[in-house]
Amino acid sequence: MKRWYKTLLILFAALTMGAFVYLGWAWFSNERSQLTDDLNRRARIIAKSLNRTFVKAIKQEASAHDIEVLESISEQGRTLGYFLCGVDGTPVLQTMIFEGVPYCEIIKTERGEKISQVENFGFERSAGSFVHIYSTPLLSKDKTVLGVAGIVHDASYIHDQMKTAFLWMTLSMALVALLISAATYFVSRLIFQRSVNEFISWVKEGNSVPKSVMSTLSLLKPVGREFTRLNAKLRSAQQTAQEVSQSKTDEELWTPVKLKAHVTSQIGEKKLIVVSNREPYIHTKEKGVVHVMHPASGLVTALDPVLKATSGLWIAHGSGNADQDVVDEENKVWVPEKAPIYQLKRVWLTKQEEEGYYYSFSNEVLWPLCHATHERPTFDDSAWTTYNRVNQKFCNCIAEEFSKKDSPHILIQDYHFSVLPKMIREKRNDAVIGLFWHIPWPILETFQICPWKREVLQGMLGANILGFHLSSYCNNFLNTVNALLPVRIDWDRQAIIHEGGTTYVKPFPISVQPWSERNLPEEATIQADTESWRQQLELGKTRLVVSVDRLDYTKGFSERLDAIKRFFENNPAYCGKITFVHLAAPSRTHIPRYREFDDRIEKKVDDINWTFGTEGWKPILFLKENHPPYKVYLFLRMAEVCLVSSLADGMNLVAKEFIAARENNDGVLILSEFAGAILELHDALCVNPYACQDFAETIRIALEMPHAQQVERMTRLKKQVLTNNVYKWASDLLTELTHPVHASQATATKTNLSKRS
Ligand code: ADQ
Repeated sequence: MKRWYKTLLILFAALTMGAFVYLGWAWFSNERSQLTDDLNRRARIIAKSLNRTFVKAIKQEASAHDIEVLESISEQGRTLGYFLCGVDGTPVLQTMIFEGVPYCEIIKTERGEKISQVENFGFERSAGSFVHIYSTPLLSKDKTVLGVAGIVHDASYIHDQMKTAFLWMTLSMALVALLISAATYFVSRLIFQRSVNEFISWVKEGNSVPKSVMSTLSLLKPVGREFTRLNAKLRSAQQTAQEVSQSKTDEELWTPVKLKAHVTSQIGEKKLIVVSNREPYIHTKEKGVVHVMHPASGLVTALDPVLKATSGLWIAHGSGNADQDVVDEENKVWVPEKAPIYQLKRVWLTKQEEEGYYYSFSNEVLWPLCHATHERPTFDDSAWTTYNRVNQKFCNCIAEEFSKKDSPHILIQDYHFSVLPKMIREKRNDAVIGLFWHIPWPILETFQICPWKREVLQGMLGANILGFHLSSYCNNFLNTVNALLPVRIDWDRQAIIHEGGTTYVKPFPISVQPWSERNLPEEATIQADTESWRQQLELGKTRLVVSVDRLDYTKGFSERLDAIKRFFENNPAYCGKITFVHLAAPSRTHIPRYREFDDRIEKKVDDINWTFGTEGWKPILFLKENHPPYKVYLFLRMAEVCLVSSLADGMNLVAKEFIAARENNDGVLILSEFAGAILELHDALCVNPYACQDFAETIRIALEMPHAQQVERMTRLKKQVLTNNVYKWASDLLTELTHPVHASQATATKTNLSKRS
């Protein structure tokens, strides 16, 4: 039953009861005042009819007959008798049966010290009975007050009638209340029973309890929540067991199934919390219809199976325009929608917070600082303040999830959260925290210009484990910390011993997911789509060189275009025969530096196309868009050469995606010596993107490499990438995070804490 229905029902019951009480009371009062009016009227008539006799009597002029007349009114129906008082309140005469009853005193005390000179009515309890007393002044002919005459009636019948009426009213009210309560109870019970039945049917079907059902059952909410959680865990365990039993893959190859099994064995019952800026599922609304988007990113690809295996919790910035519509009161939503296994908790940011934390401090300070591409960081105090505030917001959101029993395991992603580990540590000293830094770590001389360098480092040292892609980034970090903070470095174990504990700094080179797992169509469809794209883009028979990157100055767009220009200058015979396809994703366009960069690159492309292009051929196809993964795959397959020209790059996934897409084991990868991937991909042609002439020459060498040599190199590259795929990365990282050394630190901290308390 909807909550407003319940409220309405209770309100209706209360109103009906209220109405009954009001009506009963109104009737009761009306009845009483009618009976009183009757008595008043009767007393007034008697007093008027005897007025002359009363005057005589008060003047002591009454005859025996007059006294007899006066006496005759007593015992007439309910009239008990009369009394006469002087102006000073002294009794003058009264009905004989009233002997000893001080009526003059009664009316005096009840209605003022002096005898009232106006007409009066009232009830009294006198001589054991309930009486009605009417008193009226007696006037002489010249209107002077001679005294007061009073008529006394027996009023006990009013009292008795009122008592009986009150009894009946109370009884009927109780009956009505009983009926209304019984009706409310039965209706509620009926509706509650229906909801419970619905709930049980959901339980029987083994699904999570939907929001609509939960909202009708506020009493069962905790049960429903617990059931949904247990069910997700069960489903995750079932799925893992099933997948493991069905998997027949190479023992050495890391797959989502192997990762799941591994993670389950490592993490056991512990709750894993992953924190990132970008969310793995984004809800968007178009024309009133809500869609779920699964953003294509290495990080999401790697961590989604981990969360599925552990039925953990992912906390991220809720950025979709329908994100708020689908979450529960704790800002959580179960994902994936069709078979919910883990929860995504969303953190809401204001525009101003997004501006300061994401665009300004993360991408205008830490990004240029860590990439060292000669782009000056923009230091801004207020951005630093907002960055801290947003990190604290995430921290509070994480803290809501802490259980008293277990040490939480938290895996934080990237440079958006450099100060978060320390904040979490301050709230929960026994937490096991990992922070993976997806971008390079620069040398000390570069990093130390940051005005908040020590705060950033101290923030990061709140983690037990810090992960970078390469050993060189780890060493840069250790050197930076060694120079700027009072710590001791254990170089053999790559550990920093500081006042808060020990932080291990280790390399975990990230990689990609095999394309075969990304719902690709049949080979025939792929061939047809390839042909269709060639026609659509009027590529004719030209050979393709592909580049895929976000439009970011670190990716070496400008240097790559210079090299392409030089290539055509040096090798005019290739004009008309080669097309350079750039799949360029617009990125951070809110930042002026990025907007200016976009303009510069587009102008440069135009310039080359103008200089070398012909009627039916464009040297560069600049396809500025966030293309769907399948389209990226098609172009990586269609091309003979892939160009990666980063000026600085933590790893670069595109290089690995190109290798993974080479179905025929051919093609050539030209890879910048400044991309982290170069350390693993020895068979790529290595270039310095700043060395224009060499770069142009390398393009020529790649295009002219004999097929056999291409296959030889690509086979080795493919083995490297497929063996060390994204699942291996996640597994290594989680193995480290769940290593007993961190857990024992946490236990020690917990013991110390409990001893202290
Ligand atoms: P990025 O700087 O984003 O990542 P990269 O590693 O190349 O760089 O990953 C980009 C991803 O976006 C790839 O999966 C690629 O296919 C996709 N992509 C790029 N352009 C696209 C387009 N136009 N359309 C569609 N998809 C596109 C950061 C670090 C890297 C590090 C990764 C992972 O800067 O060094 O490798 O994180 O840790």
